[in-house]
Amino acid sequence: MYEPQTLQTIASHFVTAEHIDAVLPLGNGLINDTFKIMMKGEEQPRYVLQHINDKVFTDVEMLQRNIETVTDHIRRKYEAAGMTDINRRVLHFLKADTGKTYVKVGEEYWRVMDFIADSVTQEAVTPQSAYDAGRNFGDFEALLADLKEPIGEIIPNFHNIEFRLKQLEEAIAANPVGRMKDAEVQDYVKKIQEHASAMCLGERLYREGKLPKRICHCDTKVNNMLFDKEGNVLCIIDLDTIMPSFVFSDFGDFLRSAANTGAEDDPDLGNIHFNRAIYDAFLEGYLEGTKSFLTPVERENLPYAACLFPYMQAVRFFADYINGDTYYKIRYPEHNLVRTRAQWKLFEEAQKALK
Ligand code: GN1
Ligand code: MG
Repeated sequence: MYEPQTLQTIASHFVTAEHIDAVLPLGNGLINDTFKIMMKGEEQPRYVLQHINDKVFTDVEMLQRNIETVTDHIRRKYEAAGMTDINRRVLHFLKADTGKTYVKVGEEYWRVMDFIADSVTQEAVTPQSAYDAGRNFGDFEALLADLKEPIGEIIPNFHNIEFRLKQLEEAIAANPVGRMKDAEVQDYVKKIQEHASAMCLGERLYREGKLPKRICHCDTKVNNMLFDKEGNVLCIIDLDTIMPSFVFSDFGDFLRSAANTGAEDDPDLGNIHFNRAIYDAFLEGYLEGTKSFLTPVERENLPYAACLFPYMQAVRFFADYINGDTYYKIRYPEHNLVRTRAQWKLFEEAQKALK
């Protein structure tokens, strides 16, 4: 954990030190650590300070370049469209005293962005806000469809299920902390294998030249959107994983959190069902937002995408469990196994609901 004074010193690379009142924890991401910067005499935070996890995002220069390219592009389009509240609609990163949008302090990387006032994150959506979210993520992809500058693949093979299954196989073979002896663990290995071929459909279509990659967000969880006090979508956040991917990423990963009636790590599997009304509403909004570019192959396979993402997340949590919890932050020793069970249940429920 970080000392308040350390955080203030880091923040002062971006904002005048004397004006900072406090730097306090914010949010619940599984990868980066996030804080809010409070300025003297102000009630609401003014900025967000974030520690970049450079074990996950090893090329910080590329990471920030991707984000700047995308946010500049969207900003220019919003300006051309005469939008007035642009700073509430797209993230803005501050330049540090180094001239870059990040600093390296010791061995750690940090960045600062504007805090969007009067905004909230939510863990759940209604059909109305799911429609809105579909529109917004669809629009987001549409806005980036004509991007000329290259966007780097910041985490290679991030949503490549064949690659994730291979990582799982490697974890199983290495069995570094002896978790393979458990009967339940063995059982998940079998169940995952049974569905592997069907779940690799996207990669096959890609190899056959039938499925394009587009610039996607790749972490479209509900809590990666800011809403205003009335529940309208304001802005898409957490732009780290923007990279070329199948549209399945954004469609499937949103529903993985939004259509789940339980929590991502719900220990009570009875809470977990797939909410078809949320799926239908999100689909409608997404089709509206993407109608300028979505191909029939992409459209026809959206139900597959909604099953693929709980499956892929189960595979990723499970591999991390077998590896001894080296990737995701955990709150207790069995956390990644509990997450695996919950995502597997959601996978089964999604298949039933979308048959
Ligand atoms: C991670 O850090 P967070 O919570 O935004 C992960 C996503 C997973 C998600 C599971 C870079 O996102 O891919 O879906 O946890 N991000 C990375 O909650 O691995
Ligand atoms: Mg996040």
